[in-house]
Amino acid sequence: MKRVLSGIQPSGQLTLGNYIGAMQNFVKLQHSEECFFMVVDMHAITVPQDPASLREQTEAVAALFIAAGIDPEKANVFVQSHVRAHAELGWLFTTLANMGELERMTQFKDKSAGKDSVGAGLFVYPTLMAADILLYNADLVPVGDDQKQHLELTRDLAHRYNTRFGDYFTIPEPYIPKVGARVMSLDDASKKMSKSNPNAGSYIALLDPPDVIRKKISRATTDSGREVKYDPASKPEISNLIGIYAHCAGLTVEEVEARYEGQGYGPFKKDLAEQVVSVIEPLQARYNEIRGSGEIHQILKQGADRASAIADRILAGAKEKMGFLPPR
Ligand code: AQP
Repeated sequence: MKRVLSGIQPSGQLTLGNYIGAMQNFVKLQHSEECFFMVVDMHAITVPQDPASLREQTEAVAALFIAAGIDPEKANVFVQSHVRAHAELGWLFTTLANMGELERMTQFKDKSAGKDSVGAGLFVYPTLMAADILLYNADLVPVGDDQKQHLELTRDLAHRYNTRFGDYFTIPEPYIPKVGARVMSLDDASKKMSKSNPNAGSYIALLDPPDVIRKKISRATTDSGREVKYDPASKPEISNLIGIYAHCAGLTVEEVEARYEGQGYGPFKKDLAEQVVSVIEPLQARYNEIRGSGEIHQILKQGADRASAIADRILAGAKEKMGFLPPR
């Protein structure tokens, strides 16, 4: 059995991109592997968050994990800040990282572009992510394509630690979906769908009411022409929509193309909206039940207790190897 770890930031409403790129794999992996799924609130504060919204979004993301099908008896679901070892190991890895390698991270470049003042937390985000993963000696990390570079850095940092202080950390592998690894924005297929995009029309939120989803899809940008053809290089907008359709309907992109041959964008977009709604509606019903029951707090406590037991032990061993004097 492999150990699996991943997280999602409570930095806004979770999107269909988070669901397809990450959460669906969380649900799949829980049946065969030992899983740890976190709401990474300490990552979310690398850009300013309103305290009340952060609290609400943290609970909402945890409830969405369960609504999407994560069984808290099979997988450990917890909030990152409830396990203190993350912050501590994060600092240790910050001291192992170089400025140059952090400056090369595309997420840092994207999120800091055009800003007069950029938070230091955004810069060291990848060292905290490395700590999140290595703290459990995770073997596999299910993420969307956008996180591949951070995971590569995690592997480098683990290797660096092991070389300097002796073998200790497992070198983790990414686990990226073959279809849907990068769901793009509805208003611009050159950008990934992102929950912190200020234009709400650019993403489908998992908690958007069905009519809002229909409206957003009908307004989604399409390429010139009218042929429903999957060709990301010359028809990026429609190819993104075909990818979403294929994922929601459980079809291949070729099957989607064949279904809409000669029909144009109109009927395709109308059906796409219904496909997305059919995935999201049952998820929303479960979400409302979970929020109503208040059970999420007990689930998160149990998850944090189990996670802390492992994390504290691994952190103590890592500190000892680095030469920290153990408390007596
Ligand atoms: N558009 C996407 N397509 C496929 N996978 C995606 N993921 C995010 N967007 C897409 C995957 O979702 C997981 C959680 O991501 P995160 O919340 O930790 O941060 P992120 O990758 O930066 O996602 P967002 O939605 O863009 O958040 P903000 O806007 O706050 O930065 C990851 O596995 C990610 O790959």
